[in-house]
Amino acid sequence: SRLVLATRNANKVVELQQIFAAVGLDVELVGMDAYPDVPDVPETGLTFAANALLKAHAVARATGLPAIADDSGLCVAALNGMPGIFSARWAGTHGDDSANLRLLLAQLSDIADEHREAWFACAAALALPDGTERVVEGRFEGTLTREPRGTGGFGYDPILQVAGDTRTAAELTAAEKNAISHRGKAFRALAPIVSELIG
Ligand code: ITT
Repeated sequence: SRLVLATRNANKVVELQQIFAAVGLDVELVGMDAYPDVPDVPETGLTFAANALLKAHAVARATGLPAIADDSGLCVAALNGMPGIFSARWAGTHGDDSANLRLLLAQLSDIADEHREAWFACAAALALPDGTERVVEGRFEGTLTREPRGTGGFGYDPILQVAGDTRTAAELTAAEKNAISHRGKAFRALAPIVSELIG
């Protein structure tokens, strides 16, 4: 059966295809390119889960197909969990990853090494055209570096040093990142729910 990936972030599309392929989920994933007329839904929710559900419901309603959505971001302990749901637009322009990362590092310049804990969070939502919904979450923990390192991944990956590792998330292979990432955990938890509800 068909499942629409309700995201316009190409980096997420690649990771989600890899994550679902690795668990052998037997669905045909359709990207938003197939639905150019579906408008972006304003992300007005106050939590990752609320925003993931908003995106999944909007696309399920507009396409008449089951849809899955990801809402994710970087939460910094010293900033009480910010940028959080504002991660994609932290420096003002939605999706300007390098500006977002640079601003965040500048804001944290006075934070000592032992207080640089942070984690990525991901809410993975499934919505059916009849309004049925499910949402699960995953986290990926580490500490923030002072300079970006690595060329893999996307977004804030070059500044999150993985807990228990010397590498940043951008220095992992794609398979290594997916095995421990917030997105990997959330969508592996969602996979059996997808199988059960849309088989
Ligand atoms: P859609 O809403 O269309 O899915 P988006 O890019 O707007 O795409 P979000 O609102 O969920 O998605 O914002 C996610 C931001 O959080 C993204 O721009 C990155 O800066 C950051 N982020 C999420 N997952 C990440 C990851 O695995 N590695 C690094 N940064 C990540």
